[in-house]
Amino acid sequence: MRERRIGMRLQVGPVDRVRDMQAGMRDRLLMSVRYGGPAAGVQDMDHPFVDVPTPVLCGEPRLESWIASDPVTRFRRGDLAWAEDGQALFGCRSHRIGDDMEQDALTACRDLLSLLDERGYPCLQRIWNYVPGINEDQQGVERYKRFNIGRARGFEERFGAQAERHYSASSAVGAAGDHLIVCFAAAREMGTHLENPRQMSAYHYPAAYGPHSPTFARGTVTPEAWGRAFFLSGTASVVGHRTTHVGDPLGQLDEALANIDVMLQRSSTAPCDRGGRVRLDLLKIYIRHPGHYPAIRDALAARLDPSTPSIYLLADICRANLLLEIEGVRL
Ligand code: 3EB
Repeated sequence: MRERRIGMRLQVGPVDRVRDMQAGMRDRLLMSVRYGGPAAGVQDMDHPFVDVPTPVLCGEPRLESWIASDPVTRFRRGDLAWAEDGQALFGCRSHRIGDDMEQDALTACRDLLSLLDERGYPCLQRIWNYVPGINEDQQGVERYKRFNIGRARGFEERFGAQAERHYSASSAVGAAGDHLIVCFAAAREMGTHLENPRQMSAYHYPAAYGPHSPTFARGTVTPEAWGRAFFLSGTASVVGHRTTHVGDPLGQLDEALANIDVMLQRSSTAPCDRGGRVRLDLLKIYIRHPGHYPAIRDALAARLDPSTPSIYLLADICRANLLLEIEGVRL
């Protein structure tokens, strides 16, 4: 009989409600991320747990938990926590930043990629970056640009000329506090990293966006053994390499959704319900200005299957003229 792999699950919602749902399955928890709580970093818990102190716009703090189909093995090493289930590795790292974001990003990327190598899960599927003061200058260069230089060096150190093949789905948004927080998911086999023909590959962006381009793919379909989940990268109002609808949040929302439509089609995960609305297992919407939240929420509600769990977060976006960014997961 062929082995059938039941995929992993994702639970999302207000913290207490998700905790209640988890009774009896705590030994299967791969990772939890709490949004809107204290700036407390990686917590001492029975499983990898990190606080992302990004304010929640849609109410009380939210919990996002990844649950395997069988009991998992957990590890903790300094500011790194991770869990493995034999096919997937989930983890988080939270590290106080110094005065050089390039160095901070390099160390984060190096730690993470060498851990994946050491544990035998060398294939990155998704990385979530929370970067303090992402749009602030540091010695005359925006922190996000310095972050990109360090991250690119980390990939080059590990993969050399092959680095581009390993860029996975990603997001990089601002965060409160003074810790660079990185959450990640990896597999034993390569995922399929996807690009969007409406957008220039970020790793080919012209030098105007910084001395080293961002090193990520627009989306990643995980390998068969994982059950072919789809990770949608942070998706914004970028066409080609340019920001469109500058100053217009609803225009940016439409453009981001047009980019998302293309990615859902390319990932060939049944993308929409019968009304042509987006259905995913998680959608996270980062909004720069709290005043834009009600209009964005209402406009998105019309385009979203109501069964899609969503979290609205207040965060700076990596380009100063981007007002929102949307990421998603389809299991
Ligand atoms: C963009 O399209 C918007 O630096 O990892 C989206 C997703 C963006 C990921 C990253 C940045 C990142 O360029 C920004």
